[in-house]
Amino acid sequence: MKPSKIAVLTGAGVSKSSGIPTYREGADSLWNNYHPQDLATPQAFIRNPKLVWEFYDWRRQNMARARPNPAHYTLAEMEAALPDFTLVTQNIDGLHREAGSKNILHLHGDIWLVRCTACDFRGEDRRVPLPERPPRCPRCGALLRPDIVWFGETLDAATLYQAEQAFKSADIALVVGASAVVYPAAYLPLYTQEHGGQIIEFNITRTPLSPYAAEIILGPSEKTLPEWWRKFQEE
Ligand code: BJW
Ligand code: ZN
Repeated sequence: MKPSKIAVLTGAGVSKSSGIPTYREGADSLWNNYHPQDLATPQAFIRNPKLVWEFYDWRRQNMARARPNPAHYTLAEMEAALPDFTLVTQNIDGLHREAGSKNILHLHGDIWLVRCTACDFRGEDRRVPLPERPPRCPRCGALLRPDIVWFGETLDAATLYQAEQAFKSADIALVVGASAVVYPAAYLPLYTQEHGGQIIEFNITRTPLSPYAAEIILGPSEKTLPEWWRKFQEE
């Protein structure tokens, strides 16, 4: 196996066959059925925290039932096998962790974490369904919010910095099941290309990143990624 630095960016497509709807693609996708400005912005939460929590409680119930698929397991295998490997995900579902990935940069947060809107409480909450909506801070009683990144909010600076460094130094950037329309995540693979590396895209369709990709592997990533990894190991 040739030595390579690999950085991976995953998006909702990687979890689709696990039963989690994507955001933008297909009739059952989230933002085709709900308005993100009503549910996934800080303004929406201030306006109607109960509505926002009902939306997230419903999604937590769906995500709690989901199990990783072969693409998640392949990424965990790659991490164990490769000396220089970074997994960056936009997904909040926790399926990479469940598949065995150890070091995961969660760009958009984690649906299983909550944080207080008033004090510095932050913790895991796996209760499904939630006994009260909106849930309250166990320390101070103020509203809890999901520890995720809504539109208009900044990503955690340290997480983003680590992701940028990984993509800048990678020989290969794998982009798996991401529509590449949400920033700053969509820029990351371009850093690899700017620094002389190659982008390989795994998606069922082309994206705005496709013109920059050295290779586009069309098809469901739960099939194409394990196949690609098998070939990569044989080379
Ligand atoms: C398969 C498959 C299979 C299906 N196999 N593939 C620069 C330019 C323009 C706008 C901006 C910019 N910089 C910032 C912005 C604003 C904004 C933004 O990007 N807007 C664009 C949409 C226009 N960004 C932000 O607000 C970010 N914050 C920020 O930049 O702060 C600084 C700032 C503040 C204020 C102003 C300006 C700057 C934060 C973004 C947070 C995104 N949050 C969400 C919600 C998380 C919580 C929740 O889940 O409710 O994150 S939105 C949603 O989109 C979610 C996802 O992580 C993210 C990306 O979606 P993803 O994963 O790509 O999913 P889909 O559905 O879009 O695509 C699925 C793909 O899979 C498709 O391509 C399918 O074909 C494919 N697929 N089945 C392989 N089996
Ligand atoms: Zn609190």
